[in-house]
Amino acid sequence: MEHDGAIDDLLSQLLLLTMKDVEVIGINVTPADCFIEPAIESSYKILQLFGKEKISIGRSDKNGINAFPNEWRARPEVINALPTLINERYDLNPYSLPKAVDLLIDKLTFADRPVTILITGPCPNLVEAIKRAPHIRDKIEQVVWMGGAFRTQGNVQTYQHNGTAEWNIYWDPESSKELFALELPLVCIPLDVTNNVPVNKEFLSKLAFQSDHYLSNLAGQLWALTIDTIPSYHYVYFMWDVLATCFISLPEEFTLEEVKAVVSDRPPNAGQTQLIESGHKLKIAVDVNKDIFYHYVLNQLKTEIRLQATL
Ligand code: AGV
Ligand code: CA
Repeated sequence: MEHDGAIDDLLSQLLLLTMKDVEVIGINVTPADCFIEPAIESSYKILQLFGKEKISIGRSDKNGINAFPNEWRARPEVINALPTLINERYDLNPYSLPKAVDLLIDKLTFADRPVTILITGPCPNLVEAIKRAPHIRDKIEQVVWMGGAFRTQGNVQTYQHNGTAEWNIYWDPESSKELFALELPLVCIPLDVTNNVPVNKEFLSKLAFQSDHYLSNLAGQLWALTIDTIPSYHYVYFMWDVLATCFISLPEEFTLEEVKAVVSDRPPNAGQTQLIESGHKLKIAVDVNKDIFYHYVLNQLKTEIRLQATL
């Protein structure tokens, strides 16, 4: 998993760890929608809840061309202070961790089976890893990437931009452009489909009714932190990464379309994913059975973890 430490990246990591058929072999954290140290702490603590702290975490030192707002990036500080996480042991030195690109190359080189790469943030680590070690390409079964806005408006609203881009692509449009050009077996879970799954009060209420399950309680606390973004339409928090993560276990609930597209790397539309006939082949999700999705997430969050097992 390649994530960038935002609230739904951490929820996605948590959800991925509940999936029985998934073996997580490494987690890279990129300082895009987060500051790296607190995000690594959150990631590690979540691994530890599952007794899986042996899973390697890689630290990315990439700098995006277009930085995320600092208020968003600072969220893991709050997350680490939540009652469900604050007392988790944390004695990891973030500077002792392997570099994300090295970890990716290492894990793929030595994988004995094809690997799925789930990306819930920007993609520069994967692009650099393939440039440095082209042989890893053969180990990639598929890349599932939360990113893009194909037939809908983007979610970037800033200077020198016309609003057509999605943030994960916009952070580093050059790497994104290169990733498309690589024509890997890539499935994008873009805003076109994530717009169907907002974080809403009905869902949070159902989750709260099952909060005697430790993970439901933790997830409810995490999602509650997103609600202050709701009053203005453009800042509705969606289950962007969580939906992409569910694609791993519920692929049949998604409608995919094979398209050809490119990424723009110049203003005023840097990061826009454009459908054009001369573009690169990839698949995009255009629809999802959202009732099944919400139901699945609620159910997975009833998974019992170490803390409860030892009560
Ligand atoms: O564009 C969606 C991506 C997802 O990977 N991120 C958040 C998810 O982790 C960027 C983003 C868009 N709007 C945001 C974002 C918001 N209101 N708060 C934090 N991040
Ligand atoms: Ca993210």
